[in-house]
Amino acid sequence: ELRVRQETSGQLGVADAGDDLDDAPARILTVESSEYTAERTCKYLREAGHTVDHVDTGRAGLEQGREGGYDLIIVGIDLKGEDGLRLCSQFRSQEETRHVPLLLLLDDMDLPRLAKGLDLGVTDYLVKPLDRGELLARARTQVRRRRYHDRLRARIQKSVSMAFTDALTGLYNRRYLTTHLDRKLMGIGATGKPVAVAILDVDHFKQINDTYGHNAGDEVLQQLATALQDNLRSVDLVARYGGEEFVIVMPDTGSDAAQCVAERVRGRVVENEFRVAGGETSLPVTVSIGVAATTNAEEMAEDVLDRADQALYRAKSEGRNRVVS
Ligand code: GH3
Ligand code: MG
Ligand code: MG
Ligand code: MG
Repeated sequence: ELRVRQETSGQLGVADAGDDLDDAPARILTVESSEYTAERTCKYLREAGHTVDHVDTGRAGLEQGREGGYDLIIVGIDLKGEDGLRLCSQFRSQEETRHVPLLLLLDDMDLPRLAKGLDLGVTDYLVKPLDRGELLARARTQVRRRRYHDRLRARIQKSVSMAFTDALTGLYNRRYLTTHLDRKLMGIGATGKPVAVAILDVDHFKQINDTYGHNAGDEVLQQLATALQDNLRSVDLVARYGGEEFVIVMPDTGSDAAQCVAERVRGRVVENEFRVAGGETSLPVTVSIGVAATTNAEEMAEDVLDRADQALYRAKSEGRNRVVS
């Protein structure tokens, strides 16, 4: 008997972490025109610890729903001549309530209308007379489901964004850059507008590591990332391409304009104060930049990046701290 109990409590233990959060008090909106039903609905839900907002017309319900932040909306099917089903469909097309579970309150078991409601995105229903236990159970199930989906969505979004982010600088990584650039290049076919890229490489970065240490080198990369982001247009994209190499993608930008942007960035890096070791040490950093632009939709990211890389190689061999295109 003890064994069984342990196993049972073990299973509950696994679910507990989520359950605690999922069963936290919910914010619920009720739209119900029968005063008697509304009063009891609110009373039961509030006694269970939930926060309840109540309105008695569809119009007020829609308005209130727009405030957002509801975990559940309960809708009476007949709202003083208004159609509760219509309201449900409006909740579904309104941004703030699109994903909020809808619990439909039916006066009787009207199957055709219930079927229509389910088609419109109603997630569950109750038939009057209202039963306290049933109301609370169905409300709890819907709220749990909603919160579970929210957590899942957040987790998926996080792992997707991590897959495309460089951990040290928070910039986009190389994988994202190539996808983004390929898409921009494909866009040339439709827009005819040029796309430019700049590859930027820190000069003598190995020396910075050797002199100040690897941590200081990391700090320089982080500060450089910030400086780059601060000095570009919002349409430009910056990515960390590799160790101490960064790439800027400039849509709608020809070769001359890209060279100007790169020259400005190079100047900003020279002016920028790079402080390492807790701000104790300020060190000089310069970058070399290779630029390439294209109006050819047939080119792939790899092709344009190759040309920019060749320009970068020349910038290095011509003495560094310069832009070549
Ligand atoms: P050049 O002017 O020719 O570019 O010289 P360089 O020293 O910058 O070039 P090199 O490619 O020889 O050295 C790059 C160095 O960058 C070597 C590597 O240890 C360092 N590095 C790469 N990634 C990181 C990083 O994430 N953090 C730190 N601190 N150093 C890195
Ligand atoms: Mg390099
Ligand atoms: Mg190098
Ligand atoms: Mg370098």
